[in-house]
Amino acid sequence: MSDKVPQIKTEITEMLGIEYPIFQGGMAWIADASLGGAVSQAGGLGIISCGILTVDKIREEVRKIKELTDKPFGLNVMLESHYVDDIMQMIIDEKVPVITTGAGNPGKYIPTLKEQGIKVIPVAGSVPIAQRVARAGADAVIAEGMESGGHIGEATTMALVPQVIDAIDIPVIAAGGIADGRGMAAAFMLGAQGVQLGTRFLSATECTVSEAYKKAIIKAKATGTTVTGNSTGHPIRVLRNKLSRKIQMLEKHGGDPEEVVKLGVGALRRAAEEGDVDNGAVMSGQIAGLVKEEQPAAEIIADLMNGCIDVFDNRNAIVKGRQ
Ligand code: TUI
Repeated sequence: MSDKVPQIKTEITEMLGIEYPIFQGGMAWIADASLGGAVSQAGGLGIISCGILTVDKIREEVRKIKELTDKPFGLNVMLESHYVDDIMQMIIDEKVPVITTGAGNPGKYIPTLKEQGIKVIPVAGSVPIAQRVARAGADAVIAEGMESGGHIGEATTMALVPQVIDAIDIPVIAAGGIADGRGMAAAFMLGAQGVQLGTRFLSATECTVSEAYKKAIIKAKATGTTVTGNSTGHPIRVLRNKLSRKIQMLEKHGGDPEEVVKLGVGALRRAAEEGDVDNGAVMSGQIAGLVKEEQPAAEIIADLMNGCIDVFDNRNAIVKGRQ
């Protein structure tokens, strides 16, 4: 691997003042200051996940990341959290430069955040949601396909990204199914201005997820993930395990969706923090099969950039006979 990491400037790198158009996904119970700090320090956008943490706990992580890096970082706000209003105030007080949002529409917070110069980049899993947040004044949108881990929509990245790009006038970041330079190059070919990766960063040395979770991701094969919770209206992509089979068995036999929801409560934390990868929810993207080793975040970013540039440099050779 060459020492010098090649750069690609896009509307997103310019808007946020980052070196590489690579976001680290905001993974609840996982993405903390350690991972976010390493990604931001390496020139990407590191993101701390708020999940359902209290404001004090999140503020602590924000202060830690500021110790780890002077570069821009982001906070992912899960809009189903009970503490959203207080989290938004803390974001303003701590001058967090960028936020991404998941599991809802951040529209009502956008004017205040923008007034403070905070960039707001919602995750959207469908064209109508992307249009709604763009109309509400979002600075960019992350179009997240159903290849992603965790809480997902119905559209694939390949179908979603170009349709979102055509539907709105702000930059689009592609997420879902991307774990190397090939996927990154493909996202640019669809017109994306950046990429967001979760699963690949689970294997980062600086990622503090339980060892068992990290090992499960590295061991996972191409067929390793499945979707639970379809009956609840909140489908979640996870690695297949004892819990996923139990939930799917219940769903197959017409079990009460309330029971299914109950099985999911606390399940991510059980896997991510306690390392119970049999009875916990090991959320993972479909691309886990490409994740083969633990590496420092800076190496992951260098590999993505080098791999992406390689694809661009060889593009004529890919389509044989093209001059
Ligand atoms: O949020 C995610 N992925 C997540 S959140 C999460 S935490 C969790 N833990 C346990 C159970 C459930 C969740 C794990 N993974 N991705 C972004 C995302 N946002 N996917 C889908 C959406 C979304 C959904 C509805 C975005 C907007 C939206 O708007 C609703 C509306 O009508 O405006």
